[in-house]
Amino acid sequence: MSMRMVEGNLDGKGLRIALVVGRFNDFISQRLLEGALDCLRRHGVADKDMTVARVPGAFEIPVAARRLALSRKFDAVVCIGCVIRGETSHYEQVCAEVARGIASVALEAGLPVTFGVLTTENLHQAIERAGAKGGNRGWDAALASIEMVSLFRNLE
Ligand code: INI
Repeated sequence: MSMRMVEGNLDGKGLRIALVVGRFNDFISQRLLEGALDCLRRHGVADKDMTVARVPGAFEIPVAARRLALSRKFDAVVCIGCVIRGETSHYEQVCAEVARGIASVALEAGLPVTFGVLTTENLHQAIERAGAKGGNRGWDAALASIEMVSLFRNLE
């Protein structure tokens, strides 16, 4: 007997996606958002099916993601933000809370809630991962959300 292999595709047609974006370090998070939107569009998600919620900073992302995820109006939530060590003394706490918070929202809602939050040592690293030679983490998080929605559907 052959095994059953289940995976998601990258077809975003008809998907309803919410994005939560931290305004802090907007210079970077705006680039991450643009990457995420470009990815969604290129994979067939319609603009009318995208909702962008802006929050003050990364710390506020989980609670906004939770509301969106539990509303059941969306198939996935993409979280976007940027935390830079050089600019904060509470870097460790903000990073730990945002990662823990986003993971816990995903588990509670049983919905793909993906992590497009940069946590970097300095601005240079952030720029690299927001559309320069390190790619764009916003794009990656958007693509992961499409794949996960499709995986869940294929598992049903
Ligand atoms: N928020 C960020 O998104 N990135 C940061 O680098 C950051 N720093 O440096 O402090 C940051 N702080 C704000 C925080 O997320 C909350 O918005 C704020 O503490 C109000 O709750």
